[in-house]
Amino acid sequence: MRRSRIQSRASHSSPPGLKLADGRVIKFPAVVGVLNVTPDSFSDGGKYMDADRAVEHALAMEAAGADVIDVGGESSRPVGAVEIPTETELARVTPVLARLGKRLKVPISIDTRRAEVARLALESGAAIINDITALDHDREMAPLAARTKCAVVLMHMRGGPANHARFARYRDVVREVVEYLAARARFAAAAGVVRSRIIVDPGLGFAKTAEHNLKLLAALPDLCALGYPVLVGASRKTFVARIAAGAAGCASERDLDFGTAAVNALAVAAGASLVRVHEVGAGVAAVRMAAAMSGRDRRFRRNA
Ligand code: PMM
Repeated sequence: MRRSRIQSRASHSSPPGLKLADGRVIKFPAVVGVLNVTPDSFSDGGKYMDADRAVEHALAMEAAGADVIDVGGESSRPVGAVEIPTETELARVTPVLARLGKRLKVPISIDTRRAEVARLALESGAAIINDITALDHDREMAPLAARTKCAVVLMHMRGGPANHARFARYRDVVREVVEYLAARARFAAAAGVVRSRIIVDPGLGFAKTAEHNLKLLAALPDLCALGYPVLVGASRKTFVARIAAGAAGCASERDLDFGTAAVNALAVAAGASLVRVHEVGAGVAAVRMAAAMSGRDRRFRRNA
């Protein structure tokens, strides 16, 4: 039987997984559970400042099917994020990482743009650096990633975590984001980062309007064509709130998570390899359905 368009597109162009330096494999499509240890992150700020609560939440996300836990100590909300010193970021994430390292089976990624934070996280057992500046903020980041052979997420944004909303102007958002990520991946590989451990991310909501985000989501196959696994971080972002709430105008948590699940299912069908989510249960269900329908889950390939 011939494959449908949706099946052939996603199953041919996306890698099956990523092998970490310690031999563990993240099978794609994968769900990345968000653990923000911040007082002011957009959707979960203040919830997991207590290290015990943070660890409990990470374990619950793992039990719900998360393939990676992404720990972050610096907020990057579109408006009003506060720049914090490295010591504050470290004081937030290190107690959590110290406890998680021994208890989590799934890999940990550290969401930071600072090499000092990343280095200590990797020493505590993290395996992935998730850098929203694509290794551009801290010149020590690329050598650190190369030396440790960790995986890296290279995300597109403009401006800094506290002011990116002001930079949402493009001639051709898709071309500019794809070219930027291609250039950052070349930079990372030239610095010695293991090529097979590079992940790229269009950075939804970072210096992007709702329309920019929608254009980038529609162009995911172009991003996948770069040859790196693509991570999509739509979870509970403002454009999801705005669209999912409809005319009512005020999105409930359910609107946000259902809207996010819809984005994630379509993103996986279009070739995305990882989705970053706050509500892991919904993320896992969406990703499983999309993987089955798009032929990326071999068990459900119609012509297997
Ligand atoms: N979004 C946020 C933080 N870190 N990292 C990557 N790679 N991609 C994202 O889209 C991303 C990120 C902001 O969202 P949050 O404050 O809800 O964590």
